[in-house]
Amino acid sequence: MANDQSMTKNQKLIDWVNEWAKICQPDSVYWVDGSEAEDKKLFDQMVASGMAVKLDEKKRPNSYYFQSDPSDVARVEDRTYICTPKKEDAGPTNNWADPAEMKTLMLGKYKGCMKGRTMYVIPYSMGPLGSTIAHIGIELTDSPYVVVNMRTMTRMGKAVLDVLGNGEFVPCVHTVGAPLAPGQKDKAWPCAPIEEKYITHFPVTKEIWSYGSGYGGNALLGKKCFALRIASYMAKQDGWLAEHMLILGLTNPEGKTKYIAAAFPSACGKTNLAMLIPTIPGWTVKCVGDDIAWMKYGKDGQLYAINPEAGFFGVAPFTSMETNPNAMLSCKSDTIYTNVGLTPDKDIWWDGIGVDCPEGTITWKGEKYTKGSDVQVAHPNARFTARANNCPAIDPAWEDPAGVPISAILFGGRRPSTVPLVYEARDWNHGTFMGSVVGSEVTAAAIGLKAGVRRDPFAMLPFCGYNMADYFGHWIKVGAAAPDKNKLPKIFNVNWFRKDNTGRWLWPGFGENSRVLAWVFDRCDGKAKGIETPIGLIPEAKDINVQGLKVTAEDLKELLNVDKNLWKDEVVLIKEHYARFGDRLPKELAAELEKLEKNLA
Ligand code: SAT
Ligand code: MN
Repeated sequence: MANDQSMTKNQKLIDWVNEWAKICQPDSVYWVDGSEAEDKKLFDQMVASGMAVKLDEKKRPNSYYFQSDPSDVARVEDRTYICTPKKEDAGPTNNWADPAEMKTLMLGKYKGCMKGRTMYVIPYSMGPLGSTIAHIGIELTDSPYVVVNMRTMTRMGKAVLDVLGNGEFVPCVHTVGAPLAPGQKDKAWPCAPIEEKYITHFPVTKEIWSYGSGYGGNALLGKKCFALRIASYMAKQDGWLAEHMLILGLTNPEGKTKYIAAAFPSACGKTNLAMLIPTIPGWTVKCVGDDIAWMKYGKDGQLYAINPEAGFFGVAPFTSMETNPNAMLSCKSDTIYTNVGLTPDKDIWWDGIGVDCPEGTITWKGEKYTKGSDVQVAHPNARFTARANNCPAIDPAWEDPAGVPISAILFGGRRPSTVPLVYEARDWNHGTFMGSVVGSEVTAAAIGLKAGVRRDPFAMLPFCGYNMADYFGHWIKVGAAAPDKNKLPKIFNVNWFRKDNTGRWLWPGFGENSRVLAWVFDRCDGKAKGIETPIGLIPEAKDINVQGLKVTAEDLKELLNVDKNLWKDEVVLIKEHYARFGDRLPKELAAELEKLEKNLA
């Protein structure tokens, strides 16, 4: 079996790779060097085998198209496990399994799982190479699609092994779970049936084992598995934060820049906010990251953040030159498209892209679209994998190994009522309380769930690698450990989704959200005033610039209104949410809830 290990002298790594090669029995082992030539070779191989389609070189330079298996289109939360020795340590929001039992079960599945395939060894760094905030992982995978995606999403290849030396790495094992018998023809998208997929985390030993899926966060193990689930556990141990947050740099008309991190549940426009184009004159936004932030105190006592990723794994549908030009320009070239439509002239199409679907477009399931037919052209979770460096709005400091200093942290969800456009926490613990109750309204009709608020604390519900109540406690601790309390980021909650009682949106959203960011900026700059309310500090109406908007003075009043009765109902819902965590809920949060109740009385 070919297995050229000359790229490293790290014996622990070599032994680990050999051990897994013995278990998975691939035809060969290939150490990924991360070069352009290697990347091209892998794409060529995938085009030749029918797994990939090369897109038109003029329209979409260096870009490729993939269709997944219809059973393998998104992260699978009910197949995702946190295996801590004690069930309580995974907490009420995670699927738990006993680590030893899970390893026995999965080892049985891994046996011979790579027969007929190549095992790729991917050294990758989450974070700029050599940054003191960055960490290294090694992913084993039998999917060349994963290799080319990891090249865009992380810093990957030989340079990582050079930085690693004999150091520690997070071992990540991935297989599509579809061994090939001699002579058996491969599928375009091999994977295992849904009930055989396992996305498993062992936080205590910092290991990731993934079986049976080739899609997104199930397979690109640096992203949600490492940078959030395992990293959140590492962060708790070592006193830092691994968060599901975008990072943006906001510059005011005087040329002063402040960095903001923001957490929102999915479908709240995180990528759009990260790349926003302000509509108010003189302000600019630059993007540091659209999904994940790792934050640590710097020597000056300020919290610094890096984006551990190197690319965007963005949702394609409804991304357009209208809604997010910077995302559209990021995926103009050097992009991997998965589960979008493929047009007859070898371009891509999705709903909301801004033009009609061309006749004869091939759908993500391989059907042909004709005008009037009701086929689904792009899957709602269709994605583009694009290089951060191709984003026209990428921040000049986005790869600074020291990170960027964070002045403000935002939380938010979709809340048609109750929650104002923006309000500010009085202090860190109050902000932690805000993060712990983040939620989005769901309508019974849309999802078939009980209508109400679905809580997604810190937007980390599917991504917290340990007991969520302990995670809240960790946030409290990080605030208490601040070297200088005056340098802690200010914390805000925003809500772009407020409606009036006729169901009309009160706020236009998108680029207009810059008007709210400007207030956040000015608060951090000691300029704007904050008005005390029972729930926190709100802006004076005059400090939200609505010039040129259809938002009337009445609308703005409603947008900033804190209705005590609605908030009393909210308290009941928060109590229900907190009850899940029993006596593991930090006493500081119980105290915050009590304070809120008193303020509303
Ligand atoms: O598939 S990913 O986990 O990378 C993206 C997402 O679901 O948020
Ligand atoms: Mn995300």
